[in-house]
Amino acid sequence: MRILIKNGTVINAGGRQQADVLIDGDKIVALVGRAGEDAGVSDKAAAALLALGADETIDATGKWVIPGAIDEHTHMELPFGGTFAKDTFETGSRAAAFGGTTTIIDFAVQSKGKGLQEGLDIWMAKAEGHAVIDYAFHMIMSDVNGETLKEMDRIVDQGVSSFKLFTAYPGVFYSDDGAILRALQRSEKNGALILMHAENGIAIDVVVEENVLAGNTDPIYHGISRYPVFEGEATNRVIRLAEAAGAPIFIVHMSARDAVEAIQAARDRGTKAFGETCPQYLFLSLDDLGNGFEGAKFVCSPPLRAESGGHQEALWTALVKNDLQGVGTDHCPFDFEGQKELGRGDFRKVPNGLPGVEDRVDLMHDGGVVGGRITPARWVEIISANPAKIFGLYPRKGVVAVGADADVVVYDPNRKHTISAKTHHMDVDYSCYEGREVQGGSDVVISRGRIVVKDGEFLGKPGDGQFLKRETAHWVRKN
Ligand code: DUC
Ligand code: ZN
Ligand code: ZN
Repeated sequence: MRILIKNGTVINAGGRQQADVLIDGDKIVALVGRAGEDAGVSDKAAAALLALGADETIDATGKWVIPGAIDEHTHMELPFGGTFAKDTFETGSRAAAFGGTTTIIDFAVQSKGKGLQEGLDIWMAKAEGHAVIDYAFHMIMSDVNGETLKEMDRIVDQGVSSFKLFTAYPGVFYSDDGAILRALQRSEKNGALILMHAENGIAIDVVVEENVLAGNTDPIYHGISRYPVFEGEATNRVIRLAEAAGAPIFIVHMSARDAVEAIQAARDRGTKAFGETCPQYLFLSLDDLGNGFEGAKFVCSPPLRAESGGHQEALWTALVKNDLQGVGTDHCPFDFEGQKELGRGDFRKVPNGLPGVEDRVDLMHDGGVVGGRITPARWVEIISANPAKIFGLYPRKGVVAVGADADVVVYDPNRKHTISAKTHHMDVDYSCYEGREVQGGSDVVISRGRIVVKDGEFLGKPGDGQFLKRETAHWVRKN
């Protein structure tokens, strides 16, 4: 199948160019500059390819042609608090595609007492034959010991080159400082990247207990108990451990100004510390956790932060200045009815997580580009190029260029739509952004040369998504 995308503006992290894009099979085979622009390939060779014709021509006049977005942080079917995140790899990846995302990196989970390989095999089986777009895995390490440290190397060899550890959730995912240091030391040898959920879970539990004893059991106390300073402290601590190990580190889902300050200070002193935030921390706040039990819809960890704390502005500034490199969703959806409701009368029992995989690209376009904070090129860098580089997928993914996978989105930067659970494709009964109008939308979404979404219609097929073996974290070691 040959697809020609004509008359569009190609936007990559490096800038924009007026060029037509030719796809043959699963690869981009030519970029042909218009209006005298050099598209970076021999126009003669490209013209020869164009002369062969295309099976389908897409007119992208007035539209942007961008690399398919990469959501570096999702949790399909994650077991949590006695239930499972509702989206499967099929429903979640389909929703991702509607939102312009053509690759997800999900978290396989090592259960306590079990091996890493066993956890990875379970997640492979969940995804294989079901995902409609390409997928890769990080590995959650719940037990760091002699055996699992050795196993890390074998997991890296299979293309799973990042491991998430937690300073939160004592008794479940929690690792102490020694375990974190050991994993960082091992990563320095095997080329993996350690990802950290950095909140001081031991301190949080003290405040949680105080609130429960005082009868403060509404969802808002989930947010109130998890102080920003607990995130700042844990972020600084794990970065210092990375410095001791001489290893790079990546802090996931950063929400607090305190944590941003820690990563900025580390980068200023030359540490290879990287990080992401999530749309919920840029667009929502602690106020959303109010309103009685309705607030359960917004329970996630780290929590949404108070408007007054300057957290959102600190996160945006860090994105602009590249102290943060990415925005993942931490997509982990639970229905309000029957799942979030498990925590009625006790916020500790509300499953943690929000839906978002479908909305990230548009929210970041609307709040970032339309909002005047970032350029279109920086938007592409945040939603696609940087995750590809940091997580070992570049230049196969993350760029519209000859030789790259044909993951391409024709994006309308002017089309407005209103986000709603009535129209979204995620398998969850509410939206955190219900009624919010956003500017920008994906008209055509192409995943490895197959049109999976066109003008609101799903044309993909479960099982077409492939597992992506990722390289080790060489990019973060050099940058
Ligand atoms: N935070 C969440 O909100 N959900 C899943 C895991 C996590 O760390
Ligand atoms: Zn986490
Ligand atoms: Zn997560």
